[in-house]
Amino acid sequence: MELKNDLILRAARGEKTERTPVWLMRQAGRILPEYRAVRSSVSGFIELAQTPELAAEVTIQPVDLLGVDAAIIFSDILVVPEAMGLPYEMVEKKGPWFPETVKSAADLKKLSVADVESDLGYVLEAIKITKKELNGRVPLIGFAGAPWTIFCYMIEGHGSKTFSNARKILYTDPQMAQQLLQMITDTTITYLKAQIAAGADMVQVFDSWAGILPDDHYETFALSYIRQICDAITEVPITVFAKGAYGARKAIGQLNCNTVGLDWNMDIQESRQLIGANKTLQGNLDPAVLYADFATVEAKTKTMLDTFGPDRHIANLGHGVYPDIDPEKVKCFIETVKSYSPGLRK
Ligand code: 1CP
Repeated sequence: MELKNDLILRAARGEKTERTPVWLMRQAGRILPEYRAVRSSVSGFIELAQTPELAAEVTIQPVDLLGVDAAIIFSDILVVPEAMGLPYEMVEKKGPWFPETVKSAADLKKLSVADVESDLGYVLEAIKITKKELNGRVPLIGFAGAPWTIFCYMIEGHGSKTFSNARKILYTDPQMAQQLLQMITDTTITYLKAQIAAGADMVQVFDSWAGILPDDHYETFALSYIRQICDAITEVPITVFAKGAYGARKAIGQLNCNTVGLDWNMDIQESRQLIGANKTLQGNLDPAVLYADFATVEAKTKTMLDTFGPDRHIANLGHGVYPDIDPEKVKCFIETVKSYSPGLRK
């Protein structure tokens, strides 16, 4: 299937584009009333994610309703621990909760590298249906959590401000940590390759909890595993988004990836210097800007575009869109990128 809009793929590969491509992290679900309508027809997030026709429907909603230049498959990073043997629940308004967590090396025996085709077949099926229904309108992004971020949830069992139990293990049983991180990495590589075989046109690795590690731990317990993933994924462009990994930007610039995501606190010019000219940068409007009035959204988006410049940039927020953002503000952000960025090329 030939893509009618391949802006994001060309930008990721460093080719010239007529305008800057744009999408939003967490664009599927959360903000759209049309999403909430589909969501209320099932028991909850997990049933929605495991019903490929519905997952495909909510994946495509932002393409139809917001006009983004890419779809991202509706799923969650936590399907990986589940496939490895650690099931989770989604508690309404609270988030993920794992009844069992990994507490010691003995618990690793209960886990295994996932059999992706059988344990995550529903995601692959959703990708196939989405690709068919997108019919080449825009590329489809596949994704997974980075091993360190997945490790955080497998140890902690739920969201946390500090993930201190996960960080404790790095000092008390680093060997166990490395073992588990390697199992997650092996699963993630097979999983991303299966997503690509099912039709994903590019993939993104989310290291949402990168920012809580000191630099030496980030290299040992996070980046070394992301490096394995980047080296293994050769089929399509890959994006690494490591939120808060300020001290690791230079090293991230040396990964075998096409695109590096910036959070909204990362200075654009400083990041470009650290990461180098050979990567595409993605981001990084402060997600809270979308609470401002339309004129401010427009002005802040233009400033961001001016600072990144026309080449090697994929416009996005600096993290996921907040659930209570007015979709009209999201449209204003997208429309500003579309109307203003061609002018940067003249
Ligand atoms: O929103 C989308 O675009 C759809 C796909 C998607 C993605 C890319 C979901 C659906 N989750 C994610 C990624 C994800 N999940 C990340 C990485 C990106 C980020 O940092 O935002 C993380 C850390 C999670 C874990 C997770 N899942 C949380 C955070 C928990 C915490 O406090 O640490 C929560 C609340 C979820 C639930 C979830 N995931 C997705 C949806 C639509 C929901 C809400 C569940 C519901 O509808 O009840």
